[in-house]
This record gives sequence, structure tokens and C-alpha cells, in this order.
Amino acid sequence: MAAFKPDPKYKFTFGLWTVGNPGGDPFGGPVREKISPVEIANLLGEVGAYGVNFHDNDLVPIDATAAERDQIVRDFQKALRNNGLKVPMATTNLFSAPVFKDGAFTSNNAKVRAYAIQKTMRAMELGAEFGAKIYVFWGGREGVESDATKNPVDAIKRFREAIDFLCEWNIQQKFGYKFAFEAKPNEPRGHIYFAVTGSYLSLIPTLKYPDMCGVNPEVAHEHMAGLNFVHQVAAALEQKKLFHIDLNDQEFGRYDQDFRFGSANLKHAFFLVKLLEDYGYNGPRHFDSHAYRQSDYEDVKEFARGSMRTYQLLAEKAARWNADKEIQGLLKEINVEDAALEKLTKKFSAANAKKLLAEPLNHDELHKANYLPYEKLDQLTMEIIMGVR
Ligand code: GCO
Ligand code: MN
Ligand code: MN
Repeated sequence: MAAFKPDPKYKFTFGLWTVGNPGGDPFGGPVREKISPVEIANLLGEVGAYGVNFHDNDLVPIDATAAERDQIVRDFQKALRNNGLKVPMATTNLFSAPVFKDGAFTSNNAKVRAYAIQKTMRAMELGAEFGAKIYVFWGGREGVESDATKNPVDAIKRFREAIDFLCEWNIQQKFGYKFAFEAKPNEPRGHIYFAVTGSYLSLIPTLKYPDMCGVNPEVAHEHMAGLNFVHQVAAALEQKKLFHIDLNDQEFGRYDQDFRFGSANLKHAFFLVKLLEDYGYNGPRHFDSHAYRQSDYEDVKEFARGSMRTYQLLAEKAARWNADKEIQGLLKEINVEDAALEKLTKKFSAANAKKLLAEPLNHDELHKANYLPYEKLDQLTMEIIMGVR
């Protein structure tokens, strides 16, 4: 790959669990040797990433003693300094340990729910030691295989209760976290609660501290459900709730693939990058993906470099699209303005309603005058993406 420097302005981050993924799947064990958090930091330093994120147990094993924990923290802090890496986001593993077999905050067992909150409190402390300011909540096992087993209304109430409690803990401890909720429709559960980003956007206004809470949408999670990810991100952006984003890729409707960003659906990736850049998203761009099972660690570096490079190339293409005179001309033509009518429909009043009803708007005339060369516009877009424009 030609010389390439990731631009720190994009805040490209990777999780310890992503570049450190040893390549196991439900049908076969790991194919790469497990490497330590310090080695992962060195790898990320080498490829020029901005930062690294972790679950509590990616860094500190669940049964580590206090002394072991402190040593691990010191070693990792040193590795971060050596590699110039930041930790913008932290999160809790509430899905791997057998205790979470039926969920964490939504478990039917009050003792498990309390343990999940306690584990998150400790994990928030750990993240804070590294300066993390975004705290992600992904409800990996918050769900069911059968609705005979849990009450879905109670599940929402339990989840809300846990979050309200942890928001207070955030305030009391002065961590300064923003919470970012990550939706996923299924895997590892048959049905995961809060299946799409919009589910969380509707929960947030019902929380005790809605301003503290936003979302962390992931490309693959919406694509697994066959949905348009760009529209979900637009909804979050429009509500000023896009606190973090998980970039990867995924064939529609397949198992959870976690492919390299842009590798499966380039056109969607283009519109996503364009949206993020057009609306000045300035949070971290986190690659929540992993290299193919066939890769060794040299190839894992190519995976990491490729993720960042694809983003930057698409950002360049988006700028080119915005600067393209023909495209801009078409946009002007298809967006028909009418100051007098818009004045009427902008704000309801009895007088405006009366005037609107009196307008001689004829559907057939409107249709005939509405020129929409969308094939042309889309082909011009494709030619920008394909690099011939
Ligand atoms: C997945 C999820 C996770 C989360 C991570 C941070 O499908 O496995 O995307 O990778 O993003 O647990 O919360
Ligand atoms: Mn995922
Ligand atoms: Mn994710």
C-alpha cells in the first residue's frame, strides 16, 4: 500500500477486541495467537491510529487481583504514551461471563442485575483512569430467544433504571462521561432489545438525564436487519445525539460479519462518510471490525490501515461530489422553491390554513412540471466513487 498518513482530525480508533481478535468463530477456534494489550497498542501506534478503546475485561481479566489490575493499568498507560494513543471510549463486558447468560441490566434475576450495575461502576472507574469521556452501552445479551421467558415491558423499565442509576454515579464521581447506546437486532441473542438506533432515540427522552445520553450506531447492526444505516445516523445527527460511531461493513441480512469498513457496500459507505463530513461530526470514528480469519498479524495491520484509508478516500470523494458543478446544478433543479407557498406552510395559523385551501394546486400540472433526472444524478455519483470523475 502506498505511503499514507491517517489524519488525527478524524480521530480513528480501534478496540482492543478488534485488532486483537484472534479469529475464532462459532465453528472453529482462534487462528491467530492472542496478543497482549501492550502489543496491540504497539500495533496501533505503528499504523498511525489516534486511539484505542476497551471493555473492562479486554484490559483486566475478570478475576484479576487489585495488585494485578494496577500493574496492568500502569503497563498499558506506558504503552499508550509510547505510541501517542488516546482512549476516547470505554465500555463494560456484560456478555462473555456465564453469569450474563440471560442478560445483565434486563436479567430476570435481581442479583444479576445488581452485579451488572456494580461491574459497570467499576469499569467506569477504569475508563476514567485513562481519560475516556464516552461510555458505550451495547446490550449484547439483553434479549430473549422466546418471549415466554421475559416480560418485554419490564425489560425496558429495568434497562432505564440501570441507566438512571449509572448517570447519577457519573455525576457523583465527576467522570464527565457521555453515554452512547448501541443497538443490534440479534446475535448473540435470538432477539436483542432496542433492536435499532431509533429504539434508543425513543428511549432517551424518557431517561432521568437525557442530555447525558446519545447513541453509538454501528453499520453492520442496521445492515443485518436490512435497514438503511445512513438514515439511522441522520436521525441521530438531527437530534444532536450522535456521540460515537462504529464503522465496519456487512452484507445485508447475513450473520454478524464485522468486515473492514467499506469492503462490502461501498456506495452506502460513501453516503455515510459524506453525511458525517457534511454535518461536521467530530467524535471518534471507531472501527468495530476485525480482519478476515485467514489473516496473520501483518495482514491485520493492512486491515487497520485499509479501514482508515478507505474513510479518508471517501471523505475526499464526498468533497469532490460537493464541488462538482454539474451535480450542484442538478441539485438546484430538483429542489424546487416557492417562497409564497413555503411562507404559508411553515407555521400553522387559521389564516394560513384558509389561504392554503384556496391555492389552485393541480396534481397533474405539478407532476408534469416536476423534472427529476435521478438516473443522471446517481450515475454521476457512481462515477465519482469509481474514480473517473
Ligand atoms: C458486537 C458489538 C460490540 C460492541 C462492543 C462495545 O456486535 O459485538 O458491536 O463489538 O460494539 O461490545 O460495546
Ligand atoms: Mn457489532
Ligand atoms: Mn459495535
